[in-house]
Amino acid sequence: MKNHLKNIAFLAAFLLGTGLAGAHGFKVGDLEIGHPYSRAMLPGAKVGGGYLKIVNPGKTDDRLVSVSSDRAASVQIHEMSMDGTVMKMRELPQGIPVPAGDTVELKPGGYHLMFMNVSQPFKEGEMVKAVLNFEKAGPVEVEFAVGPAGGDTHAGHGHKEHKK
Ligand SMILES: [Cu+2]
Repeated sequence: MKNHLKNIAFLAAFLLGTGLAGAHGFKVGDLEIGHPYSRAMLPGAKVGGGYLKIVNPGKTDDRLVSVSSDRAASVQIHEMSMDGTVMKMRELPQGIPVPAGDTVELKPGGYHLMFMNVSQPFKEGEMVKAVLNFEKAGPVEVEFAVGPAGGDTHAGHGHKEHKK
């Protein structure tokens, strides 16, 4: 019942074109995808971040294995972490585990998605479509709400290095 209400709320927000005004969410199998968002990119920028929350209330362990989007040549799954005093980022070729009964958050400073080789920089206010592929739950199309450019910790951790 709760999910049903959530879906209706999302649909209403979508129809009103106010996706940015509140939280939006998606569902696939047991998984609930909460509020995918990104940041506006500077003109000429080629790399954008993606953040979202994955809730797995089910009894089966799952895994986010890959992501794709028409807006990017590829979408990589990354993890940022401290190695001593140095902030490091690495690609996770195996994706991100989403254990049963757990919640995984992709956010600045931790797990995140990297939209690589973006041809049209994301603009504040637009919705960027992408497909998340889960090992068990399968694919789900979601939309990333693009917020303002400011305050993105992403800018600080050397994404230029893996620009392709
Ligand atoms: Cu990254």
